[in-house]
Amino acid sequence: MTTTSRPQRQVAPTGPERLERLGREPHRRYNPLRDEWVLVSAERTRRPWQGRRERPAGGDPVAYDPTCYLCPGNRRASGEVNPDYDATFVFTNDFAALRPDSDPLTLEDGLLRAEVEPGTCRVICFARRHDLTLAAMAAPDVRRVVDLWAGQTAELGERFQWIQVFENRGEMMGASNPHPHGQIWAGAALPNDAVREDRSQRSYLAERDRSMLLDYVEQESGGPRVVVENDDWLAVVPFWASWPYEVLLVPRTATGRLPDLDDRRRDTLAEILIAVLGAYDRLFDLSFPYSMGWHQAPFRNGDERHWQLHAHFFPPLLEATVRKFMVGYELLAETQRDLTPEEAARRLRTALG
Ligand code: H2U
Ligand code: ZN
Repeated sequence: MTTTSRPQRQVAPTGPERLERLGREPHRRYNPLRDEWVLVSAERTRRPWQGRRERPAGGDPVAYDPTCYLCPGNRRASGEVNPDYDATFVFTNDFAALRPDSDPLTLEDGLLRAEVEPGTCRVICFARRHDLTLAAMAAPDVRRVVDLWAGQTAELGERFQWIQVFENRGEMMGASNPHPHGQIWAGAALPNDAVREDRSQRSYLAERDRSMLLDYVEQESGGPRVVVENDDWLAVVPFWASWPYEVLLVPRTATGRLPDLDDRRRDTLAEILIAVLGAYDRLFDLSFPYSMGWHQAPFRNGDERHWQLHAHFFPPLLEATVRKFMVGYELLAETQRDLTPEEAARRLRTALG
C-alpha cells in the first residue's frame, strides 16, 4: 500500500504545547527503531547526587607517545611493529573477539542453543598523531576516516553479513588508549540490535512503502531536537533518546551502507561529524566520552531497501562530573532518562562552534 500522509501524525499530534505538557509529567516515548519504550522523567535531574563524580582524564597529551601501541613505529602487544603510517592504519585486533577460521558447530539441547560465530575484528587508527580526536581533525582528514570506514565495510561485506564500525572514546567508555582509533567487528550472524532494527524498518516499509528513517528525517528537520543539519545530513537528539545527549545522524537520501555514499556526502559527513563531536567537547568543556557506531544494511542475498544508513552516538555523561548509570530500573524494566531530548538538543546547539 502506498501512502503519502503519516498516520501517526493524525492520531497523536506532537504540537509544541502537547509536548511541553508531556515534558512536565513523567511520560513514555516510543522508539520505533528498537520497538521499545523509554521513560522520560525530566524533573529527576534536581535530585541530590552524592554518588560517584567523574574526573576528566588528566595529563597533557603528546603528539607521539613511545609507550602507545597505536603510534607509528611502535610495538604492539603481539610483538608486531606498526608501520610508520602517515594518516590512517588498519590492523587485525591482536585480541580479536571473533575469528574467521572458526569451525562450524552448533548445539541444540532443549532450551540450550549455541552456534559458532565466525568473524573478524580490526582496529583502525584515525590519525598518526596521538593527541588528536575526530573533533580536532581537519575536514579532509576526517574524510579519509570516512573513506576508510566505507572501504573496510565493502571489503568485509564480501565475507560477513554484519559489519559493525564503531569508536569508543574516552576511559569512561572503556577505550584502552587515547590515540584516535576505532574498531570494526564483522560477523556471520545478525547481532541482536541489528535484528531489531531490521525487523522494524522492514515492517515500516511493508506497511507504508516508505523508509522509516527518511520519514523521521523529514519530520525532524528544522525542529526542536535538531543539533545540526546540512544539505545531506541531519543530526538530531532522537525523540526517543535513551542516553542524556544521545545523537542520531542520518543521511537525507536513501542510502543503505557507507560505501554507497558519494564523494559529496562523504565530505559533508566529515563536516557534520566535526560539528557534533565539537559540540560534545564544548558542552562541559572536556573531552566528551562516547560510543558511536554505524548501522548499515546487512550483506546478504535479499532486498535491503528498508535499511537506511545511520550512526548512533551514545555518550554516558549527564553533567560534567556525573554519569548516567543504566542500572536498577533500566536493567530490570525499561530505560529512563532525566532530561528531555528537546532540552539536550538545545544545550548541544548552544555548544556548536
Ligand atoms: P578500544 O580502545 O576501543 O578498546 O580498542 C583498542 C583495541 O586494540 C582493543 O580491542 C586492541 C585491543 O584488543 N589491541 C591490539 O590489537 N593490540 C595491542 O597491542 C593492544 C590493544
Ligand atoms: Zn599513540
